[in-house]
Amino acid sequence: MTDLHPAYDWREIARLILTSRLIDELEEQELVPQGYINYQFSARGHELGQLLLSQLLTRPLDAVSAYYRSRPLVLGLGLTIEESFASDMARAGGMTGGRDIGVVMSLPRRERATLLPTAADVGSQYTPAAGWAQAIRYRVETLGESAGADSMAVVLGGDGSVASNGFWSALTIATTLKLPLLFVIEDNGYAISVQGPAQTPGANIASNLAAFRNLLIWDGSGTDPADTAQLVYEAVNYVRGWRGPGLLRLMVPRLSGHSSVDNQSYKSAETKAEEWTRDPIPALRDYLVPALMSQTEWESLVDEVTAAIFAGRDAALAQPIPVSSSVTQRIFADPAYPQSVGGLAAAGITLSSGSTTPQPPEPRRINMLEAIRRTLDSELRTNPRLVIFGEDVAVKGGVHAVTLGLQEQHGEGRVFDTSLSEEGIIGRAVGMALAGLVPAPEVQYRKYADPATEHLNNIGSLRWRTNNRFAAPMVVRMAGGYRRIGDPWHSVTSEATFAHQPGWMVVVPSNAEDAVGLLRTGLRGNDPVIYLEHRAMLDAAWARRPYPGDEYVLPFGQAKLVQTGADITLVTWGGMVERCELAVNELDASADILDLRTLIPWDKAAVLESVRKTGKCLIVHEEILIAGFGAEIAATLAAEAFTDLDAPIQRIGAPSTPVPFSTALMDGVVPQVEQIKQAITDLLAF
Ligand SMILES: Cc1ncc(C[n+]2csc(CCOP(=O)(O)OP(=O)(O)O)c2C)c(N)n1
Repeated sequence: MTDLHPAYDWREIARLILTSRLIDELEEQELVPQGYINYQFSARGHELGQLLLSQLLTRPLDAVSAYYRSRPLVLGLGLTIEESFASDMARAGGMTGGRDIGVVMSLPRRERATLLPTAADVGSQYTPAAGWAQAIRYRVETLGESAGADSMAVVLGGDGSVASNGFWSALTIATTLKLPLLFVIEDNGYAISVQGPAQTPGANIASNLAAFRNLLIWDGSGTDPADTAQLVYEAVNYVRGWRGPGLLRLMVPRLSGHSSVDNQSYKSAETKAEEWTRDPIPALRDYLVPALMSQTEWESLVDEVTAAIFAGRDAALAQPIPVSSSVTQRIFADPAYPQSVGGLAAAGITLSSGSTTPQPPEPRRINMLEAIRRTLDSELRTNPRLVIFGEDVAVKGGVHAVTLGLQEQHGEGRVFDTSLSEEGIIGRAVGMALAGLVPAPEVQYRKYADPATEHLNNIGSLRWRTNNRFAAPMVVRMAGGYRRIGDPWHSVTSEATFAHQPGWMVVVPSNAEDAVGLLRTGLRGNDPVIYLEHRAMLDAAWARRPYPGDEYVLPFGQAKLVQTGADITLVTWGGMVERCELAVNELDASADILDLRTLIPWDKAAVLESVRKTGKCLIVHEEILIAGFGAEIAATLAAEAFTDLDAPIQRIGAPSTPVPFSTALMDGVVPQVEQIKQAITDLLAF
């Protein structure tokens, strides 16, 4: 008789493997054809390794970053049958309340690991897991939370996902920092229809990584109970011991189509028949019968699980359909409904809300660069969970010198350089925020946030798509805009891109005082914030202001009336505020100049009030005019202040042209003071 591996509760594994299998079968064979489920992902064939893994993830800070084929694991972490069906049926009681695909879910800790918010983009699961693993270390080593000492992160992915940027970025992070992160690759040989040799040469990522430093590798069956149990056990124990990251490759069959809309036309009958010979369920039955139970007991277990499946399906079917008016809720934080996981709010930590009144000003005016640095410094002192990282931010102090000296003062754990991967910087920030830290990553230039686009998108939707269970508040600082010289790479602003994505606050300070207040509001807040540092303003004389103090905060959505007048309203922000002021002063015009300071939210009330008074409006921004944020303001004014207008709303912005290198050419792209003066003159004469 076989000796069962002692690390597992095999009876529970038997129950859950049957549960997972029968859910899939009922969905594939009945609920999808009947139209109760519109999009289904089956995990048939993948169940065993996931369930074994789930049983070993019991430590307080354990977390898993998974993907759409991970439902067996989630059942192992505590997902109920009713929740599972309700999620696939997009019912109100599903894990996302109908907001996300049924298997694209998340689960706060239920005695086993936290399931981090899953996303459907293949590869995006990796770097958040690395961030969580780094945060475990931070919580234990820097915050002294010894209870987390043997916690770990696990990330699951398919054989196709090993070709993704996220996989390589996370591998670099985990191996360079020796993080407690286990990569589990469930190799079913297919990425939809594309086979393994197209993803990694020779189709075996484990053997290809054999020479990778600081990575221990296990490779074997994901369907043979004894072998899989031993592989999972060894891999988990190694990583849990904080000796470094590991990679476990499990060979599994994908017994169903990629999803319910895939008919597997690309697989031959022989291939499919071979895959069924590796079905883990008969293998598990043979492993457990008679070692743990008799054949009759196994059959009763099947009956018991079948009854539970039908009951769960009926309970899910009885659940209400979500109410459509609720769909716009939970994009941003609401103090009345804190998230369960992520940021300070979930950890029950409240920082002082600060003061909106600047302290008696110091006589010295500092530039925006120093203002941001002082704010980061004071917040690092106030909030032990704040971490600052990015390329060159540590010893060099950042390519703009904003973080100069901060590592020296606050240590390598809190201010650190990263590997050169913006996907890694922002993806890691997600995991850190979910683990209760406050990440403030720096992206050197706005343009270089491009490789992180996927994560930037997903962070914005994270609270909403997890139905407010999770949130990843952070402040992403990035520099952009023209300076003395420009070019297509370092001078991009492109703020409208962020304004267009749900879930981000977008902050565009024009001067040192506002830079302090807005940054502190972001760092003490509960939402993700894009904080755009304008390159020309970082050291501009015009932007220098006295430091307003270590408690100064500026609420988002409050425009600043830079100058008041009667005849025209100028609406602007960032690097264009100074130019608008110059234009108005050189003309000696009587104008309201409104510096929006934040685009999301933007101070609609202040703009409407001013335009109702002056009857004329000129919007000036540095970004390309077409679909720029000025268009949003103009459309709002046209809709809500039409009868107050004495002239057409005018906008100045860049032509649809990248910023060029030659200063002469650049002057043809970045709005000039003369251009602003001309537009004001024309409007006043209208
Ligand atoms: C970034 C991205 N590109 C493409 C897709 C479409 N897509 C969804 S699943 C998939 C195949 C993934 O295969 P693999 O990682 O091997 O996992 P498996 O589905 O086999 O478990 C593809 C191409 C996606 N979801 N995300």
